[in-house]
Amino acid sequence: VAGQPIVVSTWDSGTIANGSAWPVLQSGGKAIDAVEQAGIAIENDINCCVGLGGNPDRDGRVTLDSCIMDDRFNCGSVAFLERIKHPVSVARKIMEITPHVMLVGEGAQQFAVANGFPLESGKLSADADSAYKKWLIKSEYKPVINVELNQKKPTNPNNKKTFAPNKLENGAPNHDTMGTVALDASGNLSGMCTTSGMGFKMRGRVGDSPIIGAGLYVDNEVGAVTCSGQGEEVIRMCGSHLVVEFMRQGLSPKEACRRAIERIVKRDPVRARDFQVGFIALNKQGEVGAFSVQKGFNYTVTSATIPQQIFNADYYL
Ligand code: SD4
Repeated sequence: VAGQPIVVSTWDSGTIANGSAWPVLQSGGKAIDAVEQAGIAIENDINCCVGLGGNPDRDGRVTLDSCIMDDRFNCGSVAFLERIKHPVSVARKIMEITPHVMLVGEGAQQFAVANGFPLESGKLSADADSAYKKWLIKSEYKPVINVELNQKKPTNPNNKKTFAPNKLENGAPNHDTMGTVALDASGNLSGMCTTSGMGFKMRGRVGDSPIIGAGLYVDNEVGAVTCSGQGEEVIRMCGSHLVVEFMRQGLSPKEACRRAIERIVKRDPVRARDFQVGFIALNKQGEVGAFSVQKGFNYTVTSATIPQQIFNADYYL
């Protein structure tokens, strides 16, 4: 609803993203500025899955993917970007000053440096370095789904109860790709997505997160959607675009997310037991919904009436 801004981010680490996005929205700022701030905040945080502190690829290099989209179908994207701290801001620059949507790899880095983004060292964070050394022992590539422990499936995940942040089996916070969607006081929607991608991926591998329509989609007449999880499964279904189209047909955000998850699972229900995908959706009316393949996906909502709450998504399997 115009006049009632709201921001929604993937995972309980969405508190970091929303924490930086909300002041922008609260002071009447634009959704596009709010989501960029969300991305910058999480890219500044040292964690496994977003920004330069994230886990590297098989060759030991961190390669970042990000995209951003505003209320007028303007969009920008970077993929396979190395040694640049804020891919979300590079994506925004591409959106604003080039005739293109997407730059990758060396060209994206060149563009970033030419536009004043410092070239960082490329050194792994301490956590990423030890995770990589551990991974090298077996050198297996097996994407690990996020497993929720010690929590029952909520009977109504959209109720007002705040759920405690999840922990993974190794005790780490349930932290992954950050997708943020926001509605501003003028009633405009925007979104962004930023990630270091699946840990220990093949060199050159790009997931869904920087792909407009897969990891993020915004149609200002309908809604904004982003997601986290096994990017390949999202790309083949044009996941975020699909959720937006379901909302266009009149489905609620949660129902639209559920339908897209069903589509993904239906392709190969057996394989689906081994991967996670979770969507979050925000419609033009400011209603929020989410749905995932597996237990364990959560999201963070911040608005004037919902001060920073974490909700567990309902799930398929
Ligand atoms: C990717 N979607 O690169 C990202 C990673 C992710 O849970 O969200 N993992 O495929």
